[in-house]
Amino acid sequence: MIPQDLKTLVNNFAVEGKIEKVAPLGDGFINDTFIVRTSSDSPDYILQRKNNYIFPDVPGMMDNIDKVCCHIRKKVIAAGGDPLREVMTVVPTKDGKLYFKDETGSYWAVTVFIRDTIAYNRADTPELARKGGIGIGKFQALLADFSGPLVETIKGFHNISVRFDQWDASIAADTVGRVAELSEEICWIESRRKKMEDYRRMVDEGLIPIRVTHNDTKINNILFDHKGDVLCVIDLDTVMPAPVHNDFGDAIRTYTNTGDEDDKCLDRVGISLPMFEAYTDGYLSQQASVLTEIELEYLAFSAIYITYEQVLRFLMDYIDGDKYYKIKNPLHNLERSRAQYKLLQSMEENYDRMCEIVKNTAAKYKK
Ligand code: GN1
Ligand code: MG
Repeated sequence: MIPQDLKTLVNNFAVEGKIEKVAPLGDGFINDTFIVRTSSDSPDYILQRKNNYIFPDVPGMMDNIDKVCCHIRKKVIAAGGDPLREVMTVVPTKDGKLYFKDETGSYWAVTVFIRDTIAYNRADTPELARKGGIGIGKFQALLADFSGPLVETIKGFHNISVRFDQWDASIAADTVGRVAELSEEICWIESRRKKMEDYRRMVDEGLIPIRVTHNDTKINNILFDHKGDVLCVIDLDTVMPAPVHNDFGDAIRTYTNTGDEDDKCLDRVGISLPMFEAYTDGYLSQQASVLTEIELEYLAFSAIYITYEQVLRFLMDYIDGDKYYKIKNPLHNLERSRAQYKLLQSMEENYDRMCEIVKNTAAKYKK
C-alpha cells in the first residue's frame, strides 16, 4: 500500500493534528507496523495492520486490548503516573470502533506512540533483566483483579496439547515435502513430548491456576525509559487468561539468551545464569507472595516449556511452508528452530541451578 493510501486510512481514526508522514516501523514477525508522524504539537501514532490469518477475531482482540488498557490506566492515574506513557492508548475510528476494516478485508488499529523510550532485543546487563522482571511482575499484579471476560485471541496459544495436534497434522500433511529431511529435528520434539504433556495436564486439572497474562513477554515487547525502568508493556494482542508460567518462560527465553533468537552461530547461544537470577529476582520481588507453591515450583520449568514450544512452532512453520512467521530467507524458520533448540539444551543442562535460584529468591521475598 502506498503512503498516500495509508494517510487516507489513518484519517478514518480520531487522531489529532495533521498527518505528515506514515513510515514502516520495526520488523515484527506477525503484524505490519507503521509510525504516523503528525504536526509538532500533536502526538504521533502507531498504525498496525493486524494479521487476521493469525488473529481470526480482530474485533474481539481489540476489545480485549482496550479493556485491559482501561483497567491499567485507572491504576496508573490513581498512583499519580502518566497514563499516556505508562499504558497503551487505543485510538478509535471516527465512528467509535476500535479497528478499521478496509475494502480488501484487512484490519487496522491505531495507538498513541510513546516517545523517548528504548526497546531491546536482548538484555545487556543483569540490572536491565531485573527491571524487566519487575515490569512483568507489576503488569501481572495490575491485572490480578481484572474481572471482565477476555476472548482467547489465539486458541490454545501456549497449550502444548493443542500445539501437538497442529504438529501431528503438519507432519502428516507434509505440504511442501520437508519432513523427510528433518528426522533429527523431529526427534528433538518427540523425545520431550511426555514431559510437556505432564505439565499441561496440571493446568487442565486446575492444579496450576489461570490468571490474566501477556503471553508474549519477549524483551522487545516492553518499552524501557532512559533510567532503564519498564515504562510500558506493549503488544497486547495475546493478553488472555493463562498460567503465569507463559510470561516468565517467554521472558527468560529472550532476556537470558547470550545469542540471537535466530543465531546461525550456535556457539553464541545459551542461557546466562546471572541474567536468569536477575530477572527472577525482579519478578519475584513483585510476585513471590502471590504465587502458589506449585506455580513457584514450575517457574524454572516454564522457561524450558516455552523454549521447547518455540522450537516446535518455528519447525512446524518450516514444515508448513512458512505461513505463520515472516521470514528473511528460505531457511529462516529452520535456523530459528535450531538456535532455540540450542538454548533449550542449555536450559536443560542448567535446570537444577535454575530451580535453586527460584527457590532461594522466593524465600528472600516471601512474607
Ligand atoms: C511472535 O508478535 P511478536 O513478534 O512479539 C509470536 C510469539 C513468538 C515470537 C517469537 C502472536 O511475537 O508467540 O514467541 O514471535 N507472536 C504470536 O519471537 O504468535
Ligand atoms: Mg512484538
